[in-house]
Parts: sequence; C-alpha cells; structure tokens
Amino acid sequence: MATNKTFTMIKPDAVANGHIGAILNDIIAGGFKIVAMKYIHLTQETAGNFYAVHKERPFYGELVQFMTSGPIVAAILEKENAVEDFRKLIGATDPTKADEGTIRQKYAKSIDANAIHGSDSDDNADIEGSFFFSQFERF
Ligand code: FUP
Repeated sequence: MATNKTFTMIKPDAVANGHIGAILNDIIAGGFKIVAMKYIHLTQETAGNFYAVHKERPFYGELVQFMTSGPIVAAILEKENAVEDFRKLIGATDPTKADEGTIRQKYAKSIDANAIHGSDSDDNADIEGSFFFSQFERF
C-alpha cells in the first residue's frame, strides 16, 4: 500500500546554482506539504552511509564526493501516493531522458549532478527520512 510520505534532497549542484527556491516552489505546486526540512553540509561519513546501498557500483566514490561538495537541503514531504508522484515530479535519473517540465529536466546538468533525490519506495522513504530526522522532527 502506498504511504503518504517521501524523502528528498536538493543536491549540491542545485543549491550552488541558486535553484533552492524554484525547486521548493515546484514541490509545493505539485501538491506536496513540507513536513520537515534542514540545510546541511554532509560529511564523507554521512554521505557514504546514506549511499551504502550503492557501495558496489562504479560511481559510488564520485557520488559521495559530489554529495559532500557543498550544502544540501533534506526534507520529508507529504502527499497521497507521495513516492510515486514525487518520482514523476523529479523525472528520470538522467536529465537528458527526463520528461519536459520535471525538476531534473529543468535544473540538472548530468546523471551524477542531477539536482534532486527522491526515495524509490515506501520502505526507503522511511529509512532515508529516519536517517536525517528524529521522530520528534518528523511530527
Ligand atoms: P535515482 O533513484 O533516480 O536517484 O537513481 P539511482 O538510485 O539509480 O542513483 C542514485 C544516484 O547515483 C543518482 F541520483 C546519481 C548517481 N548516479 C550516478 O552518478 N551515475 C549513474 O550512472 C547512476 C546514478
């Protein structure tokens, strides 16, 4: 059953390029309510742990490097069918393949610096949200 929450990060490229405001506007206009949000600079250790699921993939080192290259915005979002609807709003991982009007199509430059993260399942939304926010912060 689809839950009503997902987790997102506005990545260092989008923050550095001044797109936080525009991306938050798109998220809110898409019908998502911001439940929790923080502006942070990840350490190698935190980013490495967050992306541990990708440890064996060839791009893991560069991914961790990129995600620690500048501050990010982490947030928990609420909407009916949140995970699936948010993946539609952000578009494909590779921005050249992302649909017109999606966040990645508008603000991402490449598959690695792709502007934004969105959880890919309800279980991961819960795991990822808990990674960044305490239970108290999620209420
Ligand atoms: P997504 O769920 O759309 O964020 O995509 P993945 O889980 O497949 O990948 C997670 C992150 O790894 C991407 F956001 C960017 C990075 N990545 C690369 O750097 N190169 C790739 O070929 C694939 C993913």
